[in-house]
Amino acid sequence: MEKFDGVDYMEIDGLFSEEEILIRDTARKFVQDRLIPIIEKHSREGTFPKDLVPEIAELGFLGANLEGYGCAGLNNVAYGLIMQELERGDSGFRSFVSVQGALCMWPIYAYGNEEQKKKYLPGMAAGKLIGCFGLTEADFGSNPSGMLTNARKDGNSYILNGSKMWITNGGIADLAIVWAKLDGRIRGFIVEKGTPGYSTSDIHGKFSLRASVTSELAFQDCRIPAENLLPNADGLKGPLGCLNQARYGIAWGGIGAAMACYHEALEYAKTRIQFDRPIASFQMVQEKLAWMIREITKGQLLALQVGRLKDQGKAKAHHISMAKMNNVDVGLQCARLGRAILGANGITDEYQCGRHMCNLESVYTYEGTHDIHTLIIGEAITGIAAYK
Ligand code: TGC
Ligand code: FAD
Repeated sequence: MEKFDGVDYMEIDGLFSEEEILIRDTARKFVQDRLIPIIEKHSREGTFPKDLVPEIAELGFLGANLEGYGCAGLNNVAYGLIMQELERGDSGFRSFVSVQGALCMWPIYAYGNEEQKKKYLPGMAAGKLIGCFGLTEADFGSNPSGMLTNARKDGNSYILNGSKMWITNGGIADLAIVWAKLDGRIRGFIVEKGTPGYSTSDIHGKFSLRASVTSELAFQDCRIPAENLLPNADGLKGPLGCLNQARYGIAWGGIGAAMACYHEALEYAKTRIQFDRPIASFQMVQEKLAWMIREITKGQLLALQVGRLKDQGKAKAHHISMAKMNNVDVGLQCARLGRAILGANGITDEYQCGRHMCNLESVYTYEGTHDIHTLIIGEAITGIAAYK
């Protein structure tokens, strides 16, 4: 595979600080040297490259934009650049890091008490404790407020009943952040692996995110200590607040996958000969490549602007929605176009475009489907919610 030196049509690198570039290049090197050589094998076999977790922990990639508790305390742009590079490698690997940092460490950090933070965050930053985030249920995906999983207080415990579906990291997680209704209000609970009444089963047969573990979680009279309730999250805005963090990272990730596909398709087009000429010399191939670089460039600027707003405390949920939906869509379209440029070769896993294309079908759906983000933008500009 050709060495990847980045995709920067509009001198956007000049908008990053030296530190941001340094962090991005560290992530880029990790992906090039450690992830890309093994990812096709894991994707083919349907296994998660767990051996890499200590390495990314050592690099400070887990909960990288959180302060203290063993976390790197990076700004949101540097964090986003890490997500971009990881997803250039594989969306499933980026998912692992998103779930760990944005969906599990962040709620403990933002909604937990000091004891909870001290108990879990250093181990999670070090990659010694893996987390998963249970919001979706089989019958409540886009509409999580209808969830049936429930908790009731019993002495000094809560008892959980219900199930969660499509949960990234579920089968390998040491702890789950579980959203359940307590007296009709959605609350967050920390459930540790091995708690009686808590079980997981992995979902097989996926054609997407094959290098990521996706599981069902089941709770049957699962008794957890009362101190495992996250005290500062009350109502649906609790889990939705976590989704803002993860969707933000995905906005960068989608562009990372797009960059991988563009780079692969461009290199291929320059050397693939048909009709005695490189296919890159044909107008219809150039049109595809020009579309890709145009949309990647716009997506880079969108992610960067949301990142700068986030660092200033000004990023709104609907800003993040636009960046997530646009950049994942761009990633998916670039993967399809790249696959087309690769011709028959594009359907094998010797090349990356096909894997990115399949992966991005999940990313298009999870963390709020493309359509749900369209409606969030619609609500922001009209003041009218059209979900129900
Ligand atoms: P709605 O009545 O609009 O809102 C309920 C309360 O929440 C507040 N709120 C938010 N708060 C923080 N961040 C946001 N983004 C928020 N959006 C809304 C809102 O102000 C309200 O607060 P309050 O004080 O009045 O109670 O809720 P709704 O039931 O109408 O739903 C709105 C909708 C459809 C947008 C929401 O349910 C939604 O986003 N649905 C999509 C579900 C989703 O994204 N699930 C993702 C599951 S996790 C996952 O996919 C992980 S993938 C693995 C990986 O990341 O790699
Ligand atoms: P549905 O909500 O049934 O939607 C089906 C279709 O209907 C979609 O096209 C949708 O856009 C459309 N639709 C629904 N409602 C509306 C509406 N009001 N207006 C217009 N169109 C609408 N969840 C977690 O909690 N934790 C995880 O770690 C996690 N990881 C995941 C990993 C993978 C690989 C996948 C595929 C999913 C994961 N999810 C996770 C679940 C994910 O968040 C949901 O799949 C997603 O929210 C959509 O829910 P659904 O699949 O039930 O689709």
